[in-house]
Amino acid sequence: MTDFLNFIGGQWVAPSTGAYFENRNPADTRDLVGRFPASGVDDVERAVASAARGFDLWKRTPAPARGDVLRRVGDLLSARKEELANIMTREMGKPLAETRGDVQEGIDTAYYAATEGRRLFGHTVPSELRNKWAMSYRRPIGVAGLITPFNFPLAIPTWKMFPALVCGNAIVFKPSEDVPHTAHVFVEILLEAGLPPEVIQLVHGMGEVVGKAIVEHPGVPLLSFTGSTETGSFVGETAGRMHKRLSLEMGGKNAQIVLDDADLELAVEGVLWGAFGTTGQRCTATSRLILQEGIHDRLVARLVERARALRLGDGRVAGTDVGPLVHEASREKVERYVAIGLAEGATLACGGSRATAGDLAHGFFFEPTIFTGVKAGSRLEQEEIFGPVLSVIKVRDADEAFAVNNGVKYGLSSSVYTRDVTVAFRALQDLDNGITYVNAPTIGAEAHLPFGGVKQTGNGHREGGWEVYEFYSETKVGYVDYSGALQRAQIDNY
Ligand code: UN1
Repeated sequence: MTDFLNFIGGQWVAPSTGAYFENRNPADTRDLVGRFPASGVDDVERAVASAARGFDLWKRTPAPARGDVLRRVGDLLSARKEELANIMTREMGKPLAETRGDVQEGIDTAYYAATEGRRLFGHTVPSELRNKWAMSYRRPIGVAGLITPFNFPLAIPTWKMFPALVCGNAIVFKPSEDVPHTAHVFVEILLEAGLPPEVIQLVHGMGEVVGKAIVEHPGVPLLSFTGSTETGSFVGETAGRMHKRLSLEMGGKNAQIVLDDADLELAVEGVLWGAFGTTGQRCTATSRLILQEGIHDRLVARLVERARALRLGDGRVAGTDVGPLVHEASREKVERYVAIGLAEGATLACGGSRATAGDLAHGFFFEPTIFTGVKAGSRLEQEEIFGPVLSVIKVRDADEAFAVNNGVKYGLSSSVYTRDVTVAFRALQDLDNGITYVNAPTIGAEAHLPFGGVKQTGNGHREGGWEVYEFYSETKVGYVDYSGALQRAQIDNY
């Protein structure tokens, strides 16, 4: 059995604590992936000091050359796509088709970042004074602390890391303790691609120890966190108090709306993928299905039939539709919400229990679960579950559907199925989400567009696309006066 190491100070090193945690396959807990460092505050200290040295070197490397490293990262990820997908499925459970997509999202992000090194635009604008030059340009910030979740073990770290690197920052990376093996291979790839060693630090361990130490470290002025809204509040408070720049991606309670005129078969396909893909463990998962009354019964009948036919199992086995939950605590949370739904008077249309037949007994499986008759405003309808539980809400018309969609504290993604172009555009205008899909499910964001949500899903920043490069760099303005005289702005010209 291999004990994995941290990567700090340009070397693979054991944790100062001497302690390790086990990482097991959630589809079969008899399968031990490895033991990973349960690092301590000292490890974070050394990582930040090393990253500060890495930053000194990297910020002087021309941005196009930084981009070249990421192009090689993209090539290596492409070459190792299948191997990485298998590692990811083994440690977090989602089926191979999904983990291949996860790697591909990292590849797309790498190639986008590679060319962005030649495109970190500033502006040159006319000065109000004669013989004076005025321009803005972008500078790196420093050491970025990146804290990432388990559900996209590769894609989400790449969303944060690649733009941070192209902009010239150095990294302290704390991956979820559920997916440390993916993080290990990812860092090997970065090094093989030629990233100077001290530019990247990998510190494994628990959020309450390692994550907290990174967030609170004065040498880390830049933070990006994806995870629960609860932890995000702690990160946000600390960042506010310490005046750090912070990007947050947190909870969701995303809805798919299906109106009476929709293509119902398409809508059923969409909600199956949106609700039960990644076992519902996505920030973008469809956890509410808002149905107009005219199609409600027909759509529910078809959906329940299809949900019952989904095959649960090891994501590495061909034919598996839905993998396990990531760990027992997640399964217990799902069970608590099933009990809450029943107590609130919702009707269990399918699922609702652990799936334990045969080999499933060794993993954290849970049946795809659908509640109908869910009331807007109930806890089942309002709170994020992060599991395979879908709540169906019946509405009279599009207006009521939009109000229900907007009646939660989160605002990541939404979806509307309709053939009416006016309703589609009203949805794009009126739904309070960072992303709205028309005739497509709530999941499926592409790497080159801004990703993020409104209200308590985020804090106003976006990942992906062009906007994230602004988050990871600081605007500076330069004025050059070549008049040879003192020219006072706002005074000598008026
Ligand atoms: C997440 O849900 O945590 O849009 C990220 C999607 C993916 C990314 C989701 N491309 O579903």
